[in-house]
Amino acid sequence: MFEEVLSRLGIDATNPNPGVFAGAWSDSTSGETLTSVNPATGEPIAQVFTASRPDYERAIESAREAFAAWRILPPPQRGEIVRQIGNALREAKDDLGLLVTLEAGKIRSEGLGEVQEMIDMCDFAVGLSRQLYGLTIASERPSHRMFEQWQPLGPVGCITAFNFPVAVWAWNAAIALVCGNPVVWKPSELTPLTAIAVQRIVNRVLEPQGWAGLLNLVVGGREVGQWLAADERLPLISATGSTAMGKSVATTVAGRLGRSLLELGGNNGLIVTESANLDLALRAVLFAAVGTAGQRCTTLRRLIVHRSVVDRFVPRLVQAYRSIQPGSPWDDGVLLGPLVRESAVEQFESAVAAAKSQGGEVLCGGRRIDRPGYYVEPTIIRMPKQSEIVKRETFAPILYVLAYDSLDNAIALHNLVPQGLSSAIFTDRFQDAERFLSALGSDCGIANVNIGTSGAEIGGAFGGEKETGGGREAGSDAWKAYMRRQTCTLNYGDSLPLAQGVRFEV
Ligand code: UN1
Repeated sequence: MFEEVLSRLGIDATNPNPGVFAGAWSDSTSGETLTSVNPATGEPIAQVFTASRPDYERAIESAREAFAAWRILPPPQRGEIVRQIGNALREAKDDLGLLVTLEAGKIRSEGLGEVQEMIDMCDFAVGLSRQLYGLTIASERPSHRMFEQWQPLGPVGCITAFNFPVAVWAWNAAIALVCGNPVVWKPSELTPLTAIAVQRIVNRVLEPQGWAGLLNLVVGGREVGQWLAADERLPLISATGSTAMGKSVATTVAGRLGRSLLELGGNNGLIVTESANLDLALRAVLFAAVGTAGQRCTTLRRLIVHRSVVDRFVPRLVQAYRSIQPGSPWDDGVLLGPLVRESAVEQFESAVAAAKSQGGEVLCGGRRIDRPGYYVEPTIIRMPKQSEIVKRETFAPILYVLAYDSLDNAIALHNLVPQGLSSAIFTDRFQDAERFLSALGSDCGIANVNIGTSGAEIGGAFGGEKETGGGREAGSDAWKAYMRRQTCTLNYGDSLPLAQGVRFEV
């Protein structure tokens, strides 16, 4: 079954696959390969050649060449190409979703959801291509018109993580394209095959129309990410991943006064107040904490429960956790698949040990599962306080539970972590909901009421504050990060009045 899916997507399971797609050229001269592994079994799926520096140069040049022509194409015509890409993704949805399951270990419906997110992004970008609005501003000078317009920025470097191996690329690529920018993509080394499959799909749309250079791919490790960050030919670097990676990218990009768009770690909290609908909260917590095996930036990691309900709510949650059997992400009914690699299991184990040593009581889970692949038990740990380990993001299904007495105290606990991505409150009191959403409330980029922390729609701007990096991607006006704002003033009169009443006449 895997073999058929792979071959339909143009992936060779027996010989190394080209890992560089620069315009119509695809190959690699590095001679070095990396191996993509199935997290559900630990077995290799296929090999991919990584980019050498000359390969990388080729990709950048191809993006620059494409930019010269693409930037003058009217945005709605760019949107038309993105529409075709969206349709090609629709056709490939089942296969691509399966490949996400195979390579990233996501359960089937989440693999498909990821591809749906790409399709949604294309649809959004098509509409956006007719809505790159600028403001008209009242000029203080007579017979003057002042307005702003948005120009393409140039080739965009896009670094993505394993956990959303293709959707996050689509957030960037679909918007970058309608804004007039080609893209050079470095996917995670853990998920190169989904990237290659996507590249083959988009090339089928782009190549016949002479636009192959718009979307380029460079598979490689850290070094390739550093090339992108340091490259002055890329005015914008969009990077998704760990806070450590983001700090390194941001520092390099800032060193050349480039722009960076960062979507980094989260350590998301959910407050359950005494008035909360506990049935609803239970379902939300399960999806947010256990979904994607705890490997979303938006995964729920901290559950902050009012002391009067904690002993009612948490035992129900533990019971629900016990009913979740980790299993192959391919099998129907499985909600919890594997972690991505052995190192992720080790981080899980060391976080559980640290939590115990910091006073935590493991209420369920806490162990790795003895089977091939990288499986762990969904884990709940009751913590006496928000200790060091709770403040750290561990990319695994570990949920720390804390009790609180007053809402102010809950919000303070909630905000007292270095990250600021997603947040939620469950309450039936509108005063509590509004307080959480007020300036005294959540300090995150995403704040939800009676909805879990994960699973955001693409229509909103996605991203967070503090160590999450401050970037906003996908919907709303996130497109502005991909464009150059130009303020224009036009004089249609016969005199030359100066602003601020300044006189300068000879
Ligand atoms: C991520 O984990 O990097 O809100 C992105 C969500 C998804 C995106 C997560 N739409 O959970």
